[in-house]
Amino acid sequence: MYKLFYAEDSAAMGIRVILEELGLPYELIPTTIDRDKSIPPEQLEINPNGWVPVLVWNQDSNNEGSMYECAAITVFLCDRHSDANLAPKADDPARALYLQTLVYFSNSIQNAFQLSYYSDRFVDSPSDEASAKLRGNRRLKETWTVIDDQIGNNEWLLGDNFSSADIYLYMLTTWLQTDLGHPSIYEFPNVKRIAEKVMQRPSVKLIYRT
Ligand SMILES: N[C@@H](CCC(=O)N[C@@H](CS)C(=O)NCC(=O)O)C(=O)O
Repeated sequence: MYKLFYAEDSAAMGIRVILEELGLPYELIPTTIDRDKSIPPEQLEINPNGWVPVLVWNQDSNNEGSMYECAAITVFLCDRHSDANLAPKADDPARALYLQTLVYFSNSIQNAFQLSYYSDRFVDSPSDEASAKLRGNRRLKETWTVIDDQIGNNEWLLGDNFSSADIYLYMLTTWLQTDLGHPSIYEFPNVKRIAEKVMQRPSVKLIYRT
């Protein structure tokens, strides 16, 4: 049984889709991404940053394991339950691209979203916030373009086979908001094509209510 600290609209949604796709039993522990509300102390004990997702599982009858960081949790779960084929195995030629893309999502695209959504964390003075936001929005365009070009004519992110990287991609697209100055998904037609296919999966329909 897995436990997932969970908030709507957060990166925990992608991990929940993966748990559904893997057919695993899990329990959601409600939390928040609103800094004006209080975060469960058990979550902060595992992740002092206060972010989700945070995953907990039974290591053995006496011990629980726990971790945070969305890309790391994605790799961990898909390797642990490898029969579901949601990730290329260690000797698969697609493994390098899988790891590269997940880390790029996490440290470049998510970072650009953070600049836009949490610009106050990146500046010393409130007067610089607007500039950080603008840079974040331009960075979103730059980083999504890299991924769109990487996909090219591929059926899925990694080529012929669907993987958890496609789920991660879908989750990231749900955070694009043109009214905040973000680029439109229409500027990334290959990303859009894959996101639309991912959206058809029952797990995604269930969790994102699409
Ligand atoms: N690098 C972390 C970032 C996670 C993250 O930024 N989570 C957001 C929700 S998508 C969050 O918890 N935000 C609340 C906050 O930063 O205060 C990861 O990939 O897991």
